[in-house]
Amino acid sequence: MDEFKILKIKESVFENNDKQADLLREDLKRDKTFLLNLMSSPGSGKTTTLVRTIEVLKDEMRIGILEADIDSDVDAHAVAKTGTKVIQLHTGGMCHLDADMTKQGLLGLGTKDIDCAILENVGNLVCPAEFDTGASKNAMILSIPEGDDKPLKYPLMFSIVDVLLINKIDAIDYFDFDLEAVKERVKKLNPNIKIIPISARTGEGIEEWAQWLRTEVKNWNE
Ligand SMILES: Nc1nc2c(ncn2[C@@H]2O[C@H](COP(=O)(O)OP(=O)(O)O)[C@@H](O)[C@H]2O)c(=O)[nH]1
Ligand SMILES: [Mg+2]
Repeated sequence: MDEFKILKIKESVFENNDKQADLLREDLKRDKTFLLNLMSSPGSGKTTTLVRTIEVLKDEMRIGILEADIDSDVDAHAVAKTGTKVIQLHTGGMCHLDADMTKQGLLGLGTKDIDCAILENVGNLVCPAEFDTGASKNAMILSIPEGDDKPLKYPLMFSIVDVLLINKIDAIDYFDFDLEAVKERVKKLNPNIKIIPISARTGEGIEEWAQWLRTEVKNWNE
């Protein structure tokens, strides 16, 4: 007999979170609210892309934004300027949002009048990939200046998302970024992923991205 018990705490944290996430997804489905979890490194363009997306879709659907950050409210101010309903969530040092925190955020935002809620997760490519937030779909942004090796370094993130936006495509001539190599690396990890090159600055690719989102929101809320 073993001298002592070994508890796999991390596994039980994940199991519990997965259950909460499934329950949240059921609630969202019932309430006809689509939830997108948007992840990326800091500075890859989440907030800029959100503001662009709101500009394109705000007259077609009721959008609500959850801004998660360790301790600032810069992004909520940027989104509030568009007139969209937004809530700032402070994680108090936590590097990701789990399903329970997301649920609290949605309660704080109020989703009765929201067709499409978007969560700007905390900026990093590690922890957010490990926690199911209960979102209907997961998206990530990789920006050109970050380099084309990121799918090799952070494979989990690239393998769990439904759509990858390759942002700052306007700057591709200034960086050593092999777009085709990235597509190949990502497809190897995640054959069903949708990849859309965009520029949140110039608007390139934003219509294709908006169309992806339109279709997903419609399918969810039917
Ligand atoms: N050149 C270029 N800069 C961008 C683009 N999207 C965002 N940026 C800039 O990148 C910086 C970080 O963007 P932000 O949206 O705050 O990134 P976040 O930290 O992921 O939310 C800002 O200075 C943006 O103006 C883009 O498509 N092209
Ligand atoms: Mg931001």
